[in-house]
This record gives sequence, structure tokens and C-alpha cells, in this order.
Amino acid sequence: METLNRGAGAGTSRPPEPEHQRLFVHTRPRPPADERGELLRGLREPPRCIAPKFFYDSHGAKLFDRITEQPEYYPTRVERELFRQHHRDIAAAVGPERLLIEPGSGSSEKVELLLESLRPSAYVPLEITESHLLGASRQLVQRYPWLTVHAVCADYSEGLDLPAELPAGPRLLFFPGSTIGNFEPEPARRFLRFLRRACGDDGSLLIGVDLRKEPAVLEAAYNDRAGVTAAFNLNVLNHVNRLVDGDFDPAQFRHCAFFNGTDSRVEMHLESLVDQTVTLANSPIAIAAGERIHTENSYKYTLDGFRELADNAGFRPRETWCDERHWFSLHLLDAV
Ligand code: AVJ
Repeated sequence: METLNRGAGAGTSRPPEPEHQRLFVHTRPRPPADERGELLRGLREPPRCIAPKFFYDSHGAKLFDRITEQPEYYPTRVERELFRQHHRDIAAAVGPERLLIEPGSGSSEKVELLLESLRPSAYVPLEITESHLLGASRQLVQRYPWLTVHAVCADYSEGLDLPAELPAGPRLLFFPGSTIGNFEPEPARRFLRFLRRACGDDGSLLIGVDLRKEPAVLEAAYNDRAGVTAAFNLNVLNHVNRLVDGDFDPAQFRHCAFFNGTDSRVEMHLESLVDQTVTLANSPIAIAAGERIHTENSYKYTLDGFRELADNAGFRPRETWCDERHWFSLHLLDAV
């Protein structure tokens, strides 16, 4: 396929696909990721850890979708209900003709709850997995004959590297799903600053944030009875085995998830059931019975706690939508 703008470090932008004139595909240059090094450093000695991004191999992504269907896992359901109830108010507050940018768009399911009301000037999904990005984008231009999509294949963890060819006009950054909860406080602030920079001085951010609540509710959400979250957590070991040529046996670990009230986060770990030796990239590591590998933090904010974090990154709260139980929140924030 023909490419335009193959300039130094500029990435590539393809002309619209022939089957429809409203889908543009941009690929951003990426520094080579040192995933092997990152995993080995995290696992070599205690306290051991695996970053949550490694959950999402293709099986892990399917398991996550099944988590969202479990009765105990409320965040996805409550957030979706908030979009259903408030899409008109959200659209009225945001205004029409915004350039709608979604980092980590995945299958672009949530944005569909807003598109008809929001009527953005264009939709800009950013996604590292090209197959998800293109599949979702093609579906959107087919379903919404008025919509232009600028699909950007890029990693957003080190800032939003947006192509220069995007349409002008005020922007709305969209970051649903309480993904912000996976970041430690300092990286969360740093990431919100990336979003602030990407949205410009006349832009806004719409972000979904899970809230602090009774520990029993939180702990049930990460320990569903059907064992899907446990399978999701244990599956990360299969992914690690492939990435660093390891021989982890998931059956020798147990899923462990609990609310840490001091840090206001749900932690997930994998606890070794036995004394064992695991080989990673030809080096043995000894793991004692009861020792844990930390796999995820999911921070739970108070409304004020999140607003303070956003304020720190240069955002002023405009409106907040919450369910009656105050389990989940949507924040519309303006750049200051
Ligand atoms: C996708 C990060 C929002 O933290 O609740 C679900 C991931 N982990 N069950 C979350 C997850 C275990 C989820 N986020």
C-alpha cells in the first residue's frame, strides 16, 4: 500500500482505504520495547512483579471480556449504565464537533454509547494492537455513515504522539474503563499531564474512575465465584513463559486479590503453593512456598482525591456523573 509522509520520525499516514473515504490509518514510530528485560528485572528477585500490561495476550484479552460479564465485577456494567443514562447531558456539556481522541481504544465499544449524541468532527482511536484498531475502525465507519475515523497505531504509555494530519478544532480526550487505576499515583499524574498536553488549551477530558467503597464489594469484584479473575491472573504466567522462554507452571500458584486500604488499591498477586525453581531465559530462580508475585494494582479514588490529581495535571472539573451507590464516576474536566 502506498504511504504518505514517510519523513524522519514522522510515522506514516495512508490515504483513505478504497472501500470508504472516511478511514485514515496512521502508524507512529515506536522505540523497540525491552519487554524481556522488563520481565526479567521484575522476576529475578523479591519483591517480584509482572506489569499488568502482560495480562493481555489474546487469551488474556478474552478472559478480561469474560470478567466484565461476571456478576461481582461491577465497574464495566456501572460505567456503561452511566453512559446510557447521561450521554445527552455529556454531549450537551462537551458540545458538538470535537475531535474525539481515545488512547487504548481496543475494540472501541464504549465510545459507541456516545457517538450519536456527541457527533464529533472525527474519531481518533489510538491502539497498539493493529488488528483491533483496524477491525474496530472499519466497523465504525460502516455503522456511522457520517463519521470520519483517523486510526492511529501507537503506544500511548510515553505520551500521545499524534499525527500532524489530524483535523483542527477543540479536542475531547476519552479515557474510560478506570484504566487510570492501574497507574501508581506519580505515573497517574504524569499520564494525566500527557493527556493535558494532547488536548490543548481549549480541550477537555472525559475519564471513567472507579471509586473507593466497602472492601467486601471490592474484594468480591476481584474474586468472582466462577474463577474467571483467577484464570486471568494465572494466565499471565503462560504469556511470560512465551516472552522470556520460561517454564512457570500456573498450577503451582494461587490467585490472591485483596483491598489494601492504606494505599486505597486492590492488589492482585500470584502466590507460590510450593518451594519451586523456575527457569527464565536459561537462569533458575528459586521461589519459596507462600512467596508472592505482584501482578496488578487497581487504585480506587474518592471523588475529591481524583479531582485533586486532575487539578495537579492542569484540569479543572466541569461535571461529574455517578451512580446512586457512588461506585463509579465519570469526570468531565476542562484544560486550564
Ligand atoms: C482494566 C484496569 C480497569 O483494574 O479492574 C479486572 C483490570 N483486573 N480484574 C481493573 C482487572 C482484574 C481492570 N482495569
